[in-house]
Amino acid sequence: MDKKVETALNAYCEKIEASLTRSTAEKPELQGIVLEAMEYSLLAGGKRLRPVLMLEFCRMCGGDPDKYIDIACTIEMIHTCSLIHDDLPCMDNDDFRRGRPSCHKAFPENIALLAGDALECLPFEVISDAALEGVIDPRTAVMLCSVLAKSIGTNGMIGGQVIDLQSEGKEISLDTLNTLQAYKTGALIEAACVMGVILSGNTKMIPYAAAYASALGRAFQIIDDILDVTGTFEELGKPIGSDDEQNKTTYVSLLGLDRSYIEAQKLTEEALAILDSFDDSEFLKELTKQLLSRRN
Ligand code: GRG
Repeated sequence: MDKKVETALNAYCEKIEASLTRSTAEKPELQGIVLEAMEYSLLAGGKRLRPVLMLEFCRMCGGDPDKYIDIACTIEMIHTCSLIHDDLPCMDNDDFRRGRPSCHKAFPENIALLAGDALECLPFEVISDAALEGVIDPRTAVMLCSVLAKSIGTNGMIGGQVIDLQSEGKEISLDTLNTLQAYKTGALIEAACVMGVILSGNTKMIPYAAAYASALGRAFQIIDDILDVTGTFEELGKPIGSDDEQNKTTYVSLLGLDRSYIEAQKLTEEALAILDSFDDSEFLKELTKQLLSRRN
């Protein structure tokens, strides 16, 4: 990775880690275990792609990202909630995540479920408190909450997960897979980008951020499917081959490895072209290219 881009990415990630660490630092004696479980999953690593996207869209649209680190972390909380819930025995039943035992393997299953639930509520507390404290104005807070809530709900991640569960063991069409992906993975990535624009106040750029996110989100999912076949446990921090084991239709099962990669390249080119509409988009262009060759 280009040195300048790596330095900028590390600077973002350090601030994100510090904010996430603060978010669960206080552990009341009686219910402390749920905060330990939240902290366990939040601080288990991860690329922090979604908060970086939020901060970068804010910056590219003229906002000051440093003012909004806590708000950017709300998207990582929702993402981590979805990973905890996705790993539960009643969902994908995965024992490992981010290189360590899944939350429900490290903590009792009921506590893991509640840790996910708590990580789903906390973002709305953080955003509304930011308005009460004058960090953002109330209208901005309402817009952020609206975008975030929609990305989680039945036309977002939850909807995608339902389609996924109902498709297990069935061959689904490329159209259905695209819809599933747009809800399950795409919606949160889109929320990250759009929330960044909202924070900047430059709302006329929302359609461009959404179009970028749509192309990037699909490319990201295709690479995810490719890595589930070509990656290793060490790279991914979880067992490979889980899609095949659970009889899931993926881009690789429908298109094969080569065509999947070509499709991801095409979508990445689309995403890069949309970034031409933004000022000072070199960092995000480089990051977008890096995501195509990622190994985790
Ligand atoms: C209530 C929020 C909520 C969700 C319930 C379980 C569920 C519904 C949805 C599952 C959503 C899910 C796990 C989608 C997969 C998205 C995906 C490609 C995850 C991997 O993201 P990376 O690579 O992971 O950014 P890291 O670990 O780097 O953060």
